[in-house]
Amino acid sequence: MTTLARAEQNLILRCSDPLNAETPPDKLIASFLTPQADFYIRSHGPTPELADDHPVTLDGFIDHPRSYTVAELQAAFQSRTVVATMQCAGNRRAHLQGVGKTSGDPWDVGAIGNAEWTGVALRDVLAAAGIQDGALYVGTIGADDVDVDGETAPFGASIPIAKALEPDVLIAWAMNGKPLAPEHGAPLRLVVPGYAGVRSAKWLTRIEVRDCPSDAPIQAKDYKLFPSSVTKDEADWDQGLTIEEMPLNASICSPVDGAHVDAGACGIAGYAVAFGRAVSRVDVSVNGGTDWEQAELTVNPDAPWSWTQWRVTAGLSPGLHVLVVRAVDGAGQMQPERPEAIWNFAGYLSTAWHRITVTAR
Ligand SMILES: Nc1nc2c(c(=O)[nH]1)N[C@H]1C(S)=C(S)[C@@H](COP(=O)(O)O)O[C@H]1N2
Ligand SMILES: [Mo]
Repeated sequence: MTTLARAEQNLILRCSDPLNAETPPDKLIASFLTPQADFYIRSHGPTPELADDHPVTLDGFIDHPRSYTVAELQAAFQSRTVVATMQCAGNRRAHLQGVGKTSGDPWDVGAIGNAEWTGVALRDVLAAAGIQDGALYVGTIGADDVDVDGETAPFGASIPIAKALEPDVLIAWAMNGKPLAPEHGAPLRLVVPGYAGVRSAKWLTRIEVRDCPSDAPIQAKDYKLFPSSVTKDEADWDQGLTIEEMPLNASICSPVDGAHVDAGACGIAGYAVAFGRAVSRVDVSVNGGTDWEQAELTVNPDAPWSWTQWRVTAGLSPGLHVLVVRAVDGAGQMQPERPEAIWNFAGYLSTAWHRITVTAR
């Protein structure tokens, strides 16, 4: 079966070329770890077909440039496994598009997944290479050519050196114990827990230690956050906020918007995510935000980079109900109430309270 056919079978297709497909909401809450076949796919160009021993080259501000295949990484460094949520900066973009048009695919709640990643710590590989003075960023280049506003260039992104030196940032070859599928970056990808998915380069070809951020279009002219007042034409890319850490967010995955449910006790479930702090509370309303009930959280203390799944049972009388979810983090900070306040032309970081309408009968 082709990757596209598999994506059409398991996922909700948003674009076939490049391949962009999201996880159906029921699968987001079916398990703590999202199976690889059900994991959202977000690619900016065609999926490159790389050999299992396609090497990644390491160069830039280091003493000993060299390249590694998967087998060479496995032989030279201790393997490390990290459970982490990967989320696209455009997840829930459709909810901002309800306010006004944006660029990008209309992702609903499924441009997110949680997986157990296996690889080696990027910092171990950098330490062996000898990091030089002046190293401020780690840039990555993928084997794919991508188009950003008519400019075609290899996929390139970067992260600050402080993040790159965290032990849980991986050069990974496996997802949930199996080798990466081609669409998820085989044979090697970066995994940057807590950061927007775009910083986790797939199909790694080169890792370059740099004194400045990557100048690839993906890093320099995309994935930046602007205020509502700025249009794409007037955007000064150097002024935009580079999206790295992902903000507090929560989604309702069951029931789905527009669903018909039985009146009476109704199970409502979804996920919440935070960066740096825990999700401390999830509130659910079945009357548009007038009254709130606290959801039960499934917290895995061994997986601090993972999402929190939540569930509540609420009584629904016959008729229309507006269901709302909002999360609170460990500092008592809450998601913004309305998407109008956070709309931006590229539709990034869509974190307003998630509202859906269901009919009970
Ligand atoms: N080389 C390369 N890496 C990439 C991308 C890409 O298009 N090319 N897409 C990025 C984006 S925007 C996201 S959200 C994640 C998605 O990873 P997944 O397709 O494995 O879910 O990969 C990131 N890494
Ligand atoms: Mo993304």
